[in-house]
Amino acid sequence: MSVLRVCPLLPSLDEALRGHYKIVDEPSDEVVAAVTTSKYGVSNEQMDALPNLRAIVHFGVGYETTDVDHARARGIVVSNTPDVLTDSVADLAVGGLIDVLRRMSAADRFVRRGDWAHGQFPLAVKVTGRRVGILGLGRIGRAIAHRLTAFDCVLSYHSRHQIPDVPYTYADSPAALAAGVDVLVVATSGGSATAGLVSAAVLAALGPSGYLVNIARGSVVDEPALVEALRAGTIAGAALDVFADEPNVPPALLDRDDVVLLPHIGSADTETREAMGDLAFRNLQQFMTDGTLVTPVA
Ligand code: 8YV
Repeated sequence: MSVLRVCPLLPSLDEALRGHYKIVDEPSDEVVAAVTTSKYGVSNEQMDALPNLRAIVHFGVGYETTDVDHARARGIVVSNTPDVLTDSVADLAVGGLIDVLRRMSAADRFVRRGDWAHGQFPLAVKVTGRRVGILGLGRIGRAIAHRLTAFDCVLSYHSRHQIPDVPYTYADSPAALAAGVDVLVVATSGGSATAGLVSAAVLAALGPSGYLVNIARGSVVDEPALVEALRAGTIAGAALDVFADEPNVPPALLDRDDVVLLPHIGSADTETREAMGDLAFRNLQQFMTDGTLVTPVA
């Protein structure tokens, strides 16, 4: 019985795996479990090449890179690492929001360039009290909303369904949400169900004084439409931690001071990544013990 390492893993997770199991990098009849990340998942071709595969363990909360229906049909169980990264992703979303409205990264570049000696940095936009719309009020969306209540933000959201126990205003479409806010924060899952949800029409509804924050997946936003909206000034700015084709960032964004560009670092702090590695390992361990998972995907 061996475990397939689909892609490079967090060193401490890799070490734990090697300490307990026979780890292989090539498919074979011996493989009963595969460990992967949100970025790579396990393709249908890989599943089909592993006749005895029974578990796929993801390092990361997202698992849109694995076809869960295909896995289920083959009798393969699938886990991810929810909850342990919620706080850090929400922290980064709020950081990005503050950065793009108050223009902190742009101001940092201004100082480094020596421009301060020649005049004042232009005035920015106040954060406290802003109207913020959360697209996707799952665990991470709720954690973002919770943080923003401390900034007296007026919160609304759109999700597939209205959620009974939340104090925020429900909008019945992404465009309706965008039309009523100053900042639209994308916190949905990825995959085909949310692809292109933030369309040109949604960006138009956000309007010339509206900002977009995306810590979810690049696929949720029509990226060419976003680039065009920024160029044309039909939205005011964006803070982006995720892109359609990572690590490739649209070149047109690189020299724009109204855009904060981050290299998909939502969960990238040591404590969070270690907690994700630990949870991924515990999923594998429990599967190897009794065939069940600690955090199976829904
Ligand atoms: C990545 C993420 O997983 O959890 C997710 O869905 O997007 C990130 O935490 C991380 O880069 C590890 O692949």
